[in-house]
Amino acid sequence: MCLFCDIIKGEIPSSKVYEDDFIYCFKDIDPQAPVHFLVVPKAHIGSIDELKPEHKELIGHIFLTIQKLAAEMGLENGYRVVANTKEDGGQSVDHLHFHVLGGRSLTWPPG
Ligand code: DGP
Repeated sequence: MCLFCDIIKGEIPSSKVYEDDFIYCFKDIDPQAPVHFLVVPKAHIGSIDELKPEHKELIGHIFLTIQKLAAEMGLENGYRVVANTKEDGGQSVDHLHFHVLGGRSLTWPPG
């Protein structure tokens, strides 16, 4: 069972931002910034560590879509993309996802 696979299938409700054949984007349930959504491949990939050469095009598509959505959301001043990866990276859902955060000035470093 995978929470994000169930969200992609529509079995768990979510606030959709964008969808195409390859990715599903939806608002994070616990937003850390005025804009905070997740970009998730529809294929179940556990984390960055499970990416394979065949995923190159998908990853490019994800980042070009992030660029497009950020522009549509008025994030011309900047934003942050985060992919927490495995235990030490703070990943809590084991389905690859990219957080997109914006709408305020973000600090660094993270905890
Ligand atoms: P991470 O900790 O990097 O694996 O991020 C997982 C994110 O997923 C976290 O910011 C909260 C979000 N999340 C967890 N469960 C749900 C849910 O049921 N719906 C939505 N929209 N987001 C969720």
